[in-house]
Amino acid sequence: MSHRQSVRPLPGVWSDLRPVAALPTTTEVRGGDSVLGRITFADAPAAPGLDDGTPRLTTHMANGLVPPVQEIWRTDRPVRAGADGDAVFAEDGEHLFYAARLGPLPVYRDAVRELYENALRFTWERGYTDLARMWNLIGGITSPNAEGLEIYRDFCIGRAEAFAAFAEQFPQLPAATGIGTLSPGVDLCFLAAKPGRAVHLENPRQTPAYKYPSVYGPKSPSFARATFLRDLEVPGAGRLFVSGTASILGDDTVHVDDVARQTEETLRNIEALVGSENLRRHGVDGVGYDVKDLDQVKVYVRDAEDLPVVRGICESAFPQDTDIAYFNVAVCRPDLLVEIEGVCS
Ligand code: 3EB
Repeated sequence: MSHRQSVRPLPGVWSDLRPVAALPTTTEVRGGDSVLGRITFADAPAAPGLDDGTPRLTTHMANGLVPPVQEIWRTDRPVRAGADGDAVFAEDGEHLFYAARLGPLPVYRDAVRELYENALRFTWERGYTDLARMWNLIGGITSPNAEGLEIYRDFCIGRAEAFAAFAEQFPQLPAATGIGTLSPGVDLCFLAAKPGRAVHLENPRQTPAYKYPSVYGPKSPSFARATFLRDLEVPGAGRLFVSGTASILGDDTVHVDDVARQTEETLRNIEALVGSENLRRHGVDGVGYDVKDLDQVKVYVRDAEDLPVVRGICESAFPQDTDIAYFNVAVCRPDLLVEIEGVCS
């Protein structure tokens, strides 16, 4: 398997997404790089921890059909890591990586609010004012909690309450993913940056998620469709973090029961999101991407039998050297069969 090197030359913060077996060692660090954090998509859940001095989030997303993969977030600056209660973090003075986990709970709302409030307080107090990218990995995402409320909706209440409590500090929501895992509990990790770096984007084809009507849950999901993180040194340059994107037009799921068409609609949504016109609309001039520029791609497929079809479409949509990982996990609406995310740079 070959991998694109195009992610590296632009400094800042970037990641590799590789099968665990393809990594020479779990501590691989190339000359001059520092590891800000690792995410292991493993065959069992585990508490986050400091591993060789750097944070590791472990989430249960590998099964017999998809092998474990590891994402390593790197920077070109020296990193300092530590613990914040049960959470772990690392910072390089410009970027922060933070990871935490909630074990299984009958109802998640209050614990999610507390987890998020602690994380946002920590982030703000260290001067990382610009949230760049968040991952919410939720076991049993479309299953009911102990009160009969869908766990994703339960989760969204706690998250929305935390963002409401920090509305002054973080008035705008960042790019995010909200996706299923294969074990109960919630894994959270995110990247944030020092002031003046992030521009949050919506998708002209989709209703902003925070404005979804209440038919999708008591509190709307708190995320933007993408976040552009301006480069520190090169004016006009940056990286675009693309949120988990699905076959949603306006606020409606489209192509119910048709995984091929859902995948194609998702790719059209990404195309509209990352193009120069949409970036310009959000004040980012002279930058524009294509679906083919998406890298560190994660493709989440609900039903195992759909993996070959989705894989086929993605293999023609993305260049051969794209870092791409497939996961067999539930998406946050029962009628969504596929979701895709990645990074353009
Ligand atoms: C959607 O567009 C699909 O709750 O953080 C995508 C990205 C989705 C992030 C989240 C949910 C989240 O509504 C689901």
